[in-house]
Amino acid sequence: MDKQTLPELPYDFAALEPVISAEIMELHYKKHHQAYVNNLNIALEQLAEAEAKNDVPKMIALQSAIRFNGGGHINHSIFWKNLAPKAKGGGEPPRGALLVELNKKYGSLENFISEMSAKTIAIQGSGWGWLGIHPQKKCIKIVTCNNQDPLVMEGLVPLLGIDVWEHAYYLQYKNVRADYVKAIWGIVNWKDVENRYNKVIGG
Ligand code: MN3
Repeated sequence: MDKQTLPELPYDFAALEPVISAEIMELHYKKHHQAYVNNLNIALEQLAEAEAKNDVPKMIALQSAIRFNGGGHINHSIFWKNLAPKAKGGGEPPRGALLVELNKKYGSLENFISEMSAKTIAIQGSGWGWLGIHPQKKCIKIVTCNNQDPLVMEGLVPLLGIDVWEHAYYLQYKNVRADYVKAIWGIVNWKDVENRYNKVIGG
């Protein structure tokens, strides 16, 4: 079985400044994301062993480690691509079919941003705010997930995620999660979000 690996970061650690500091980016990517990858690989190896021995209780016991670390790996892999330096189009509003859909559902892009921000800021403890899409009904939805639960647990395909674990902002924004969430819209890579949306709509 191939090991899971840390995906390449599509920009430098300092590229998202001033919205996200280089120090946060380096720790977040090299320490936090790497730890999810490492621990996922350990859990998957143990799962393969348990499967080889037909040890069902062990397989079940491993599920929470797989969900947490696998979710962490999936979520961060999307998160890095959901962001872009301002010079590379970060924060440039969406166009086309996704914008039409956001306008239809939320009235305007601004309304969508304020609704997703409010729900994301309100998460108790660690988690993620997401814009997702139902793969069959094709409807978009704002959802929040606790810890590292991936959006697939809600039956949705992730389009845009905002990480509100303290490790994502505390070194720069301290306890003021709302300022971080407000600022992050300035570096959202809407092109990436649109590509994800178009893939579901077209498929
Ligand atoms: Mn994180």
